[in-house]
Amino acid sequence: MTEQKKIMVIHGPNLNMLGKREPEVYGTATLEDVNRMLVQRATELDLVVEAFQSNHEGELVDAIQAAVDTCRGMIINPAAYTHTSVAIKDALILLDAPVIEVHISNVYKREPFRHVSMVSDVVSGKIVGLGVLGYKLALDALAEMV
Ligand code: CA2
Repeated sequence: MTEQKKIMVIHGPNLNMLGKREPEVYGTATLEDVNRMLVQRATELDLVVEAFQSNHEGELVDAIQAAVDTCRGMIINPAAYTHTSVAIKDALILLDAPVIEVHISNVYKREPFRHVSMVSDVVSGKIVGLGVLGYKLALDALAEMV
């Protein structure tokens, strides 16, 4: 039996609040709903998904580093750290595998500070503004890429 390809999904700060606050911006699905949907879609695509969420920048860096030797692709929503984190950008550079940046909201329709991404120039692609559907589309894209 061939080993299944692992896709790491990294969720940044406050995304544990998905579905519990600000549904007008982020929708009603919870983070658990998103992860469940990704695990299910991964099965259909003959992939394995592992999801990780943290509110702490260093823990996110640790998770990305840990994925370097184990995952074949990554989906990341660095949330607020998108706009500030050189540490997350530097960790993503370590990955040889394709990385898709996902944002639930259309950051370009929001405040100017959200238009800046520290990571966009080191990822393979980016999906914004499609709600949590963006995660599924990112997984489908990775299935083609890995
Ligand atoms: O649109 C996105 O996915 C963001 O990455 C979400 C971040 C925000 O800082 C980025 O600019 C865009 C915020 C995540 C916070 O998630 C919450 C979800 C529900 C309730 C409160 C926060």
